[in-house]
Formats: sequence, structure tokens, C-alpha cells
Amino acid sequence: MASIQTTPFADQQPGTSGLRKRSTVFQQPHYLENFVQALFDVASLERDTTLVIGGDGRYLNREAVQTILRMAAANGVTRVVVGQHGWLSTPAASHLIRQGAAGGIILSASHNPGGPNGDFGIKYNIGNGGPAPESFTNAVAGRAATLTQYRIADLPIVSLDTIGVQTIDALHIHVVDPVAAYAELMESLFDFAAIRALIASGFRIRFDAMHAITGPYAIEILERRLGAVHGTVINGEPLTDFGGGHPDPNLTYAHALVEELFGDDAPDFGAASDGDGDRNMILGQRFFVTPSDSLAVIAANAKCAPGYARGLTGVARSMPTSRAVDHVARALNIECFETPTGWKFFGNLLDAGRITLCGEESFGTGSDHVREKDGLWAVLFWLNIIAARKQSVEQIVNEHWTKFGRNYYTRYDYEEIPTDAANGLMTHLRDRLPSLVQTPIANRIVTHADDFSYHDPIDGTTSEHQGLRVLLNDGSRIIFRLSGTGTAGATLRLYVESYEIGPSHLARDVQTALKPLVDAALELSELVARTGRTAPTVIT
Ligand code: VG1
Ligand code: CO
Repeated sequence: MASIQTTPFADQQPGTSGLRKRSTVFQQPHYLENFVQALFDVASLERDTTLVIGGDGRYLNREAVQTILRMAAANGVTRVVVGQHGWLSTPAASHLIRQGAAGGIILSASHNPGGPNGDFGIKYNIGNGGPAPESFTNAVAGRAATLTQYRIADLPIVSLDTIGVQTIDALHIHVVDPVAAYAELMESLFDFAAIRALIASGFRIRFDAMHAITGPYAIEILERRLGAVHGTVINGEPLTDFGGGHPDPNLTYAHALVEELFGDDAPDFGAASDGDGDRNMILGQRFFVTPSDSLAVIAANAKCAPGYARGLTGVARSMPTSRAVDHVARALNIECFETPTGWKFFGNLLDAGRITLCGEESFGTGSDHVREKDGLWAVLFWLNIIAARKQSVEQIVNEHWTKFGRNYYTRYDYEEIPTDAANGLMTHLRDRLPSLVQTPIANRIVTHADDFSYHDPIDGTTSEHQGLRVLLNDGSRIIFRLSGTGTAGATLRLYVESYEIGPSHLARDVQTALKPLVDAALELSELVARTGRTAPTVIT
């Protein structure tokens, strides 16, 4: 056991979900160790409690697990559960933590590319299985900026490839199958017999694991347990650099899957997941389901799945997520909460039993089964709904729109813009907000404009500066916020939404429907002049 002197790092402030930096930043001497010691100090784990460790398989995952094991031993941790090969998807880690651990460390930068020139990340989840709250992450950042030494034990390299228990001094290391417990949980929630029958009847699925962590999970569940043909899962082998790809399941980065689902001889259903397996993209044959609509459709059809047959207590969405689910909540007469971006804000509502389902526009959907968003869970929910309703994805969504109305929705991402320009734009717009109220924009009237702040109804805390929003009298919204997950420059996100009900909406093109609002947003924010960008990096 050794106490190593270090110089503190002032840049270890976790963002939307954990600390994310270039791999090269994490490779600086003492960098990872400093942050892990700060985590241990703030978590102050009791003796004989369990810590879960796993990651999405990216570059540095294995090395980081070894370092964390040595530091766990030196910090008095006696029982650690690690996924085989150091692997755990984020939702699977959440589930394992909920089996009785005090917390868990997840090694992932989620949808950010991996590899020596990509990103690495680390996040801490608390005993309920969910991301640590802001109070915790702020305390970690404060500690990381003042630490001058960390504790590390001199352990031999622990074999992560063999399932079983290894005991080194006082530390018991349980290397577990990363998939098994999670797959059992999914079988307990969904009607696997009905989905198996759907697949046996010829329903064709394509799942793109994007060479990230969901490959082993999807192969076990879709191919082995549900009988989908071998090859249903593509890019199923986790690679340290994700095969050079960008494991973000959206129309830009999952383009091969999108092309297949929009091509001749398209399968009936397509899905993709992100680096750490907590997000999902749902596609029907020649049909894209927006994540906001996906949440609303799942909410409206939840009773199809055995795990949700009793109905929902309430739902929640992040502020920039479209209000599609609000219409469902109203019809079901249940509560609907609006939280800031980031899964940690759902934790209290889930723990208190106020909500059963929640989601974000960024391809994240989940429920009270774990305390993270869950990509494969959403895929299985859709398959369960399709099996129960015996309709295509397109039919299900069209009927949904006819019943509840349609929320046209788009997100524009401007990546890697200079931080000063991004901050300047936000300040300019924030200052303009009060003068916009009651003025006309895109043939509508502004009814409300503010910098979103959230008051947590359970613990009473307030989170400010969560995004600038302009609300219009017909239910349309324009929202600007800065990303908390980028690692180079600033990423500015523009979210635009409008709502229509009536027969005409089914066939309309989203970008055409939203163009007047997008133009107004660009003008209000002076985006082109301030950033020099005439087009976004990604349109969703
Ligand atoms: C993005 C998304 C947000 C999501 C976060 C973490 O954050 O917008 O909705 O919770 O990523 O997702 P930001 O701050 O860049 O907009 V991930 O899959 O860590 O799993
Ligand atoms: Co993710």
C-alpha cells in the first residue's frame, strides 16, 4: 500500500454525465488516480460494502479497471463486482448496483468516439443505481482540485477474463457475466413468448451495436433468447476504438443502418445503441421514430408489457424533449414532470415512485427498472408493443399522432465552436429574453421566455441555467443550451418544436414544417454571425 504525492487537477468538474476528456488527458500521470481518490473521499464507503466496476470496452477501460481495483483495496473496499473483460453497459451496471452495492464506477464517454485519439470518461453511480446528484459531483470536483495525495495498493494484475471470485488480501473481486443478470431482468419485464412468436412469424430485425458495449447483450437477448437469426446484430463485437466509428445512434452516425431500413428489402424493424448502451434509435421500415415520440408511444402502450401491466404512476421528460408525452399523460390522468437535461434529475422522482417512465430527446428512454436510461430495454418495449398490437412501427406512430396530435421536432447541433462565441451567443440571447415576451415570432406570439431552472419536488434543490427557452402561443418552442458532454470547444444545441392536431399532419416533412421557427431562432440568436456556422454539424 502506498500513498502517492500528486498535484491537484482543477479541470475535473463532471459534466452532464461524468468526467469526459480526451484519452490523452486521462493518460497524464496521476490524472485518473486523482479523480478516483476524490470519488472515494466523497463517497466515503463503509467497510464491507460492495462497489460495481465496468465500462463500455473503449480504449483505457481495462487499464482503468486495474487502477481502480488497486485504489479500492487501498481505500478499504472489501468487495468489488466487475463485469468480465471489464465490461458493463450503463444500464447493466445500474442493475448490478441495485442488487445491493453501495455504488459503482462506470468507465465510458458514452456516445463520444473512443481510442487513443478519442475520449475516455468515468462516472459514479450511487446506491440507487443512478448517476450521482449535482451535490456529489460538485463535491468531487472540489476535492479533485485540492488533493495532494492518493492511496494505491500494490496488487498483481487481476485477470478480468475468467468468471469467478479472486481474493487478494482483504479484497474479494467477483468477475461476473456482464449480460446474465440484465437479460433476466428484461425477461421479467417483457412478454418474451410473444416477441419470440413475432420473430418466428418472419418479422425481420436489424440491430446495430456500433462495435460498442451492446453487442454481447443484443446477441444474447435478440438472437439466443428471442430466436432472431444469427446476423440480426451487426457490429456486435466491442472494439476499443468502436471500429473508428462514432457510437451515437442518430441519423448521421448510424447512417448504414438508416440506409438499410430505408432501402429496398428493408427489415421490419431497426435499432441502434450508443457506446455505453443507455440510448436507442428506433426505426420502422422506411420510418424514423423521433425519441420524443418513442417515449410518448411507449407511455401510451405501456400496459402491453407484463412489467407495466398495472399502468404508470407518472412520467417525466427533460425540458428540451418534445411535449408529445405530455399529451399522453393528460389522457392517462397522470403526473408529467419537466426536468433539466441529464438522467440524474429523474432519480428522485423514480425513487419516490412519482414516475414510472422517463426520457430525453437525445435517444434516451427508461423506467423505474433501473436508474439509467436503457437502450435495449426500449428496443424490447417496442418489440413487445408490435407483438401485442400486430401493427407496423409506422402504423403505430400514425395512429398515435391521430389520437394525440403530432409534435414536430428537430435538434440542430453545432459542434466544436469556439467557447467564447458560444458563451457570447448565450449571454446575448439571455439578455434579450425579457424583451421578447408578447412580441411576434414566426407568425406566433411569445408567451414566455426564460433561462430554465428546476426545483426538485423531492429534495427541494434548485438547478439553474438549464437552457434558454422561448414559448409561443400555439405550443411551439425554441430552446438553446450548451452541451455538458463535449470535450473540444463548445457544442451548442438548438431545439425546435411545434404541435399540430388534425388529419393534415401525417405526411408533412419535419424540416419544412419547422423552417419558420428555425429561421426565427437563428435570427434571434445571431447564430451565423456569432459562430460563423451556416449549417449545423448534425440535424436530428
Ligand atoms: C447529452 C444529451 C443528454 C444526455 C447526455 C448523456 O448531453 O443531450 O440528453 O443525458 O448527453 O448521454 P449534452 O449535455 O451534451 O446535451 V450519454 O448517452 O452519456 O449516455
Ligand atoms: Co450513453
